[in-house]
Amino acid sequence: MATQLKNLSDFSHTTVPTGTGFKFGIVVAEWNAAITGSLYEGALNTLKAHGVSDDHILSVTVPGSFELTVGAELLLSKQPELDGVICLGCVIQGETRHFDFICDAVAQGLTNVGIKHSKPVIFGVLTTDNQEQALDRSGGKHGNKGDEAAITALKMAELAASL
Ligand code: DLZ
Repeated sequence: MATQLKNLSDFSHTTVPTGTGFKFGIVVAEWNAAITGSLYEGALNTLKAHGVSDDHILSVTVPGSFELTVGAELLLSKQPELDGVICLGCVIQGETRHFDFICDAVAQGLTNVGIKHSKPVIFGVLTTDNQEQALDRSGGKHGNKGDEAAITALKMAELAASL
């Protein structure tokens, strides 16, 4: 039972665990589909590169980022064998306060779903000022946040399995 952590300086790049045997859901928002499609490609390829088999990945779409919460809830309640869910969306700041409402609701909603099921529910949602910032983070100069979401899912699923 006793486990000791290593030095804090070792934590920044812990190895990514193998995904063999794990099952993941991916929920993708259709709004800003060119961006969320790239996030999805990154997440999917990263899961597979770390050993998650095709038939252990269940992908669904929802209309917009606001619906990611119910999408994740539906997956975890109807497919309880899933080890976690990766939620991918892109909310771009507009002229109204819509942005704030959607971002706040999704962040809180996904947190609640994860706590309810005691499973990782990953916030892979870009919240940007404009399209360029979103492109930079979905396979552009700042990498692909879909990859990062998948790595986070693998690490958290491994943590859950280890306890
Ligand atoms: C309505 C809306 C707006 C204005 N902007 C975005 C956005 O940038 N990204 C996104 O994923 N979804 C957006 N939506 C749609 C909402 O997420 C949601 O689908 C609708 O409000 C219906 O609940």
